[in-house]
Amino acid sequence: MQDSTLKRFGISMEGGLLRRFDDLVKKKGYENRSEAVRDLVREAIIQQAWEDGEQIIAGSILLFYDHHQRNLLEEMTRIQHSVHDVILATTHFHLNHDSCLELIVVKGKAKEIQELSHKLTSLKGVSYGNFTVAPVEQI
Ligand code: NI
Repeated sequence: MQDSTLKRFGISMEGGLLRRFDDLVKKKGYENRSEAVRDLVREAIIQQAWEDGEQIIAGSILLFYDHHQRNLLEEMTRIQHSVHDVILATTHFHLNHDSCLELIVVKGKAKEIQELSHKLTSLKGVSYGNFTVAPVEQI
């Protein structure tokens, strides 16, 4: 998969869509359309690998929550221990009297991480959850 020679191909799209795409290219600061398309394709491939679930990925789960929420801390700890082999590190920040921010760094099969992320972010008391991911193998 490491053929890095550049190949050209043509893309057809509706004028309106192309105008919006050009706006996006400008806003995101891409040098040209090709660069933007390459990024979109990489993103789509990562997304697909993610959905297939078998690829080894690394990433972080960010959780923002109220630690006063009944049973939340116990539940978060229980869930994390159940998949301890995919958790590389956890860092906890006490943001103010009520709110906590927790950063969990993970590595494992995409489907395991996806399941973990979903379980944690859907807990009652978690007001914000964000997940970032990168494939461990180069795309
Ligand atoms: Ni805290």
